[in-house]
Amino acid sequence: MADFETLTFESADGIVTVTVNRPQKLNALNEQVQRELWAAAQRLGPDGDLAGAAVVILTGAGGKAFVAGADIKAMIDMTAIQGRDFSALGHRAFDAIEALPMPVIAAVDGFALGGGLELAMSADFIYASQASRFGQPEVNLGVIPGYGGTQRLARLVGPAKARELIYTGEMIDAAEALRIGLVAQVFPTEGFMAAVRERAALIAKRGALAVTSAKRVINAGLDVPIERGCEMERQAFGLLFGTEDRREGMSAFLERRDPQFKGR
Ligand code: DAK
Repeated sequence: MADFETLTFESADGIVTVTVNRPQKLNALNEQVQRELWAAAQRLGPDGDLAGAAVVILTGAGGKAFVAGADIKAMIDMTAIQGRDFSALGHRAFDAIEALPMPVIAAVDGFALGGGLELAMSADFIYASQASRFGQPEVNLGVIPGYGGTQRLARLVGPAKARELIYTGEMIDAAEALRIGLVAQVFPTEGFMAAVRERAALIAKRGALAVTSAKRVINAGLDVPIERGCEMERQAFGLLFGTEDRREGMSAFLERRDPQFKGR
């Protein structure tokens, strides 16, 4: 297993928490963090040592930022080719996170800016503390979002709102982020991570085969015509009838008890 210097891992009850741990730089994404995020996705992927996780929580250390963006100091002297390669590194890591089979929750407590918001958007959804701030401030630096922000933000909140956020570079608070559908829920800052873990535990209790199947179909369907997406849904739905979990879930309902899913 690779050694990690900028990420920490914590595993309990089927929930793996991955924390970007560079709090003195507000967890800004330098090359090392991006490489380690990619390596983290390998640990959580089908062949990794953490493949058994039911849910992943992705967060940032220090209580002030999730991630305050790509590391501006690391980018200042980059040539065009280096800039392209730096962006490709992030894309590779974020795509690998998005493609993980299990749900990934981005737990944002503080700033999620630029590459930080793009990282959060590569998760399945975002939970925010009341103290959080979101934005794509790249135009202030003479660039545009470089890790898929132009695409993922527009899909999440609609093209008009995405344009406004990206063209102005302004920050919005958690309440506004909730209102526009950028975050799934906002929790009080006090006890935020406990609230996120509680939600993660709820998902972890569900049938993992059904949850991962839903994730696959939702993601695969986002960029195809709806008829093809619905066909994928039918196939996945049918396949679940071959699982023990499906029989257990339906039997438990009829027997008025809680289901005990085994992921088989
Ligand atoms: N990069 C590097 N260091 C950062 C940083 C960042 N993005 N954000 C904060 N820091 C560092 C600060 O420099 C400071 O370090 P020291 O001076 O103490 O050594 C430390 O973190 C604490 O930050 P502040 O002192 O600034 O803290 P404040 O509370 O006063 O302000 C803030 C917090 C989040 C409002 C402020 O730090 C801020 O505005 N940060 C920058 C936010 C930002 O603009 N983020 C977007 C970055 S651009 C591309 C590839 C990628 C991208 C684009 C193109 N290609 C290659 C094409 C993506 C770009 C971005 O993400």
